[in-house]
Parts: sequence; structure tokens; C-alpha cells
Amino acid sequence: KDDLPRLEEALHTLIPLGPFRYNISGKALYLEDSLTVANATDAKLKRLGLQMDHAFSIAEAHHLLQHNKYELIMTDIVLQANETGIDFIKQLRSETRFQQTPILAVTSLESINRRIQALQSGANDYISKPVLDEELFARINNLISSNRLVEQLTRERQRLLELATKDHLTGLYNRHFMGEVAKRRFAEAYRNHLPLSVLVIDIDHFKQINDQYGHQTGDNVLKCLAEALRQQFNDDDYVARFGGEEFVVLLNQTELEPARHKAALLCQTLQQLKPENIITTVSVGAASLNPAQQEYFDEVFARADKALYQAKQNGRNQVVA
Ligand code: GH3
Ligand code: MG
Ligand code: MG
Ligand code: MG
Ligand code: MG
Repeated sequence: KDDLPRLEEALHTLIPLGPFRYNISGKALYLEDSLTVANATDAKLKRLGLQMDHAFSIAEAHHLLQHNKYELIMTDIVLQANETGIDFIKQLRSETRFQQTPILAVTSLESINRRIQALQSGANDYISKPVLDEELFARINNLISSNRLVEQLTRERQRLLELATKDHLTGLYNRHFMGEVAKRRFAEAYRNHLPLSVLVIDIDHFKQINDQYGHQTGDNVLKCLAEALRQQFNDDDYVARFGGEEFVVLLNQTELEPARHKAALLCQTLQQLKPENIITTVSVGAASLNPAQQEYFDEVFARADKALYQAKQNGRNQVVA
């Protein structure tokens, strides 16, 4: 170990350093049982722009991980008290929140076996001691930049998913996504011989609300009713905004009678809600899957929509099934 600095120096005279290229910010965690090695690495990482926290043991590392966000985790392999970096890497990868975090194993040159084990346990890369600055910087830079790219793509994917599946005004699922979900739910219901119901909900005289109070107030009423709908049903039941002031609910594993009951409760709840201080009511049409007919969403929806029309005809603020 005492030879290490001299060895590094010798290596550096063999490999000329180019201009310094990296500028990485954030924090790194280093699990390392030698204070000398940790301090030397700390100095190197500072040049990169990375602030390093040092842990002597796995327990200490986990403690630091609870209170900090790290761009990079580095780990020594042979630790004190029979601990190994391999165990640490395995523990990290078993937790969802560390599935993506770049892990760099620091191994001694001769132990090819441990290097392979480190990679197999989930380390993204390894570097051999004695550590060459340029090699360390290049590996860290690659690890962190590809992870940042993955994080950026994950965020963008999430945003696009929201845009594609949700209604902008209310945050409920949109018609397109409801169609996709309905396809799966109907197939499931047939496969498992389970009931399934559809509610079509339409706000009564909504045009009057717009005309009397303005479009903005109309929007607020829509948002408020949408939130109430979301709260009224289980996570398992899909609630979508189908069009302007029309909503559709897919009631999982629900027969027509309980569906009608839920819809009646919904009518009562919404009537009492008074969004923007305006008494607002809805009419609901309900229909259920009929296993004898091999019906799919479009057919059941059409029957629920017909029932809705009947509810409007009958005077609104009611359910027809
Ligand atoms: P009914 O009881 O027969 O359903 O009467 P209604 O007035 O609710 O139905 P109609 O279909 O005549 O009018 C629906 C209105 O909903 C017309 C449209 O301007 C309004 N609307 C649709 N989308 C939105 C929206 O996003 N925001 C607002 N503020 N109004 C909307
Ligand atoms: Mg060690
Ligand atoms: Mg309406
Ligand atoms: Mg209408
Ligand atoms: Mg309508």
C-alpha cells in the first residue's frame, strides 16, 4: 500500500495527461476501509467537481444513503469485518431507488474473479488499483453522463405518457386511453367470467352554467366534479373524461345492480357538492357486460349512452340502467 503513490506517479509519466475536460457537479459516496485511499480519491474527485462522502463500513454507507442523493457510488471490494463490496452492491441493486444509480467498483489489479463478481452483482463498471486519474475521470464521466441521459429520458417518457393518456383540464384519463384499458378489461372479464359495468355520466344543463357564469367558471366546475369522481371510485375503476362535460367509469367486477347503486350515490354526492356555489347535477346511464353476447366496450358503452339519453328524457339528475 505504501508503494501506491509511487506506482501511480510512475504510471502517469507513461501516460501523458490531456487538457482537463470534465465538469461534473453533485456528490459521490465512496465505501472504502482505507482512510489513505479515501483521502487520495477525495482529492481526485474534487478536481472533477464531485463532492465525496466517505463510509468505512456498509452500515455507515447505508446511513449516508438515507440522507443524501448521490450521482455515483464507488465501492472497495475487500472491507473490514468480513464485509465485501459485492454484498453492498447486491444490497443496493435489490432496492428500487438504487436500481439506476451508477456504481463503480474499485478492485485490486490481480483479482479478476472479484471484478467479474462485482459486475455480475450489478456494478456498472470497475477500476483497478492503483487508480489512474485519467482513467478514473473518464469512467466516472461516462457513468454519470449516461445515467443523466437515462434520467432525462425517463422524465420525458413520463411527461409524454401523461400527455397521451390524461385529459389536460381535469387530469382524468382521456377517451383514447380509456379505450385501451377497456379492451384489456373486457378480455379479462371474459377470460375469468367476471362482471363489468360501464357508467356514462353527463352534467345537466352545463351550457347554462357556461352561459350564466362564463367559460372559466365552467372549467372550474368541470375540475371540481372530476376530482369528486376520482374520489368516489376505487383505483381499480377507471374514470375518464370522454368529451366536453361527459365522463365514463369502468366498474371492475361489478354487476349492473351494484353499478346502479354506486351511480345513484354519485348523483347524490355531486348534487351536494355545489362547485363554485352552483348547484350542479348529473345524469347517468349504466350498462353491464352480457357474457352471452360476446359484447365489447363499444356495445356496452352504446347501451349505457342510450340509458343516459333516457335519464335526460326522464328529467335529469337520475340514473337509468
Ligand atoms: P344536457 O343536460 O342535455 O346535457 O345539457 P347540456 O347543456 O349539458 O348539454 P349540451 O351538449 O347542450 O352542452 C354542453 C356544453 O358543454 C356545451 C359546451 O360549451 C360545454 N363544454 C364542453 N367542453 C367544455 C369545457 O372544456 N369547458 C367548458 N367551460 N365548457 C365546456
Ligand atoms: Mg479494502
Ligand atoms: Mg350535459
Ligand atoms: Mg347534451
Ligand atoms: Mg354532453
